[in-house]
Amino acid sequence: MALLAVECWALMADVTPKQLANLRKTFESYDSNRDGFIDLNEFHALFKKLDGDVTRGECELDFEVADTEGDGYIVFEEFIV
Ligand SMILES: [Ca+2]
Ligand SMILES: [Ca+2]
Repeated sequence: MALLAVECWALMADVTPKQLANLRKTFESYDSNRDGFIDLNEFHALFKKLDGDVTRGECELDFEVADTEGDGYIVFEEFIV
Protein backbone atom coordinates (compact mmCIF):
# COMPACT_ATOMS: atom_id res chain seq x y z
CA MET A 1 0.00 0.00 0.00
CA ALA A 2 1.37 3.37 -0.97
CA LEU A 3 1.84 5.91 1.76
CA LEU A 4 0.67 9.48 1.45
CA ALA A 5 3.40 12.11 1.47
CA VAL A 6 2.30 13.19 4.90
CA GLU A 7 2.52 9.69 6.26
CA CYS A 8 6.01 9.27 4.82
CA TRP A 9 7.05 12.50 6.43
CA ALA A 10 5.55 11.40 9.76
CA LEU A 11 7.56 8.17 9.64
CA MET A 12 10.80 9.98 8.86
CA ALA A 13 10.24 12.68 11.44
CA ASP A 14 9.19 10.09 14.00
CA VAL A 15 5.80 11.65 14.51
CA THR A 16 3.16 9.39 15.97
CA PRO A 17 -0.25 9.07 14.30
CA LYS A 18 -1.67 10.85 17.32
CA GLN A 19 0.67 13.82 16.92
CA LEU A 20 -0.15 13.88 13.24
CA ALA A 21 -3.86 14.00 14.04
CA ASN A 22 -3.21 16.90 16.40
CA LEU A 23 -1.27 18.74 13.72
CA ARG A 24 -4.13 18.24 11.33
CA LYS A 25 -6.55 19.61 13.88
CA THR A 26 -4.36 22.66 14.37
CA PHE A 27 -4.16 23.15 10.64
CA GLU A 28 -7.93 22.89 10.32
CA SER A 29 -8.43 25.42 13.10
CA TYR A 30 -6.33 27.91 11.10
CA ASP A 31 -8.16 27.12 7.90
CA SER A 32 -11.18 29.16 8.87
CA ASN A 33 -13.11 28.75 5.60
CA ARG A 34 -12.36 25.00 5.49
CA ASP A 35 -11.16 24.86 1.90
CA GLY A 36 -8.12 22.78 2.81
CA PHE A 37 -5.64 25.64 2.33
CA ILE A 38 -4.37 28.43 4.52
CA ASP A 39 -4.29 31.62 2.47
CA LEU A 40 -2.64 34.92 3.37
CA ASN A 41 -5.80 36.25 5.03
CA GLU A 42 -6.06 33.25 7.32
CA PHE A 43 -2.33 33.34 7.94
CA HIS A 44 -2.52 36.99 8.90
CA ALA A 45 -5.49 36.34 11.20
CA LEU A 46 -3.48 33.60 12.87
CA PHE A 47 -0.49 35.88 13.40
CA LYS A 48 -2.65 38.60 14.85
CA LYS A 49 -4.02 36.08 17.30
CA LEU A 50 -0.53 34.96 18.34
CA ASP A 51 1.16 38.34 18.39
CA GLY A 52 -1.13 41.35 18.52
CA ASP A 53 0.12 43.77 15.91
CA VAL A 54 1.79 42.06 13.03
CA THR A 55 1.42 43.90 9.77
CA ARG A 56 0.29 42.21 6.63
CA GLY A 57 3.68 42.90 5.06
CA GLU A 58 5.51 41.07 7.84
CA CYS A 59 3.12 38.19 7.44
CA GLU A 60 3.70 38.02 3.74
CA LEU A 61 7.40 37.32 4.26
CA ASP A 62 6.71 34.41 6.59
CA PHE A 63 3.94 33.23 4.35
CA GLU A 64 6.30 33.07 1.38
CA VAL A 65 8.76 31.02 3.41
CA ALA A 66 6.06 28.58 4.46
CA ASP A 67 4.54 28.37 0.99
CA THR A 68 7.37 26.36 -0.51
CA GLU A 69 5.62 25.88 -3.87
CA GLY A 70 4.82 29.58 -4.06
CA ASP A 71 1.24 29.03 -5.19
CA GLY A 72 -0.25 31.41 -2.64
CA TYR A 73 -1.71 28.72 -0.42
CA ILE A 74 -0.26 26.73 2.44
CA VAL A 75 -1.33 23.12 2.29
CA PHE A 76 -1.03 20.69 5.16
CA GLU A 77 2.25 19.28 3.86
CA GLU A 78 3.81 22.75 3.77
CA PHE A 79 2.37 23.57 7.16
CA ILE A 80 4.01 20.69 8.99
CA VAL A 81 7.47 20.78 7.40
CA1 LIG B 1 -8.72 28.49 3.87
CA1 LIG C 1 1.72 26.10 -1.42
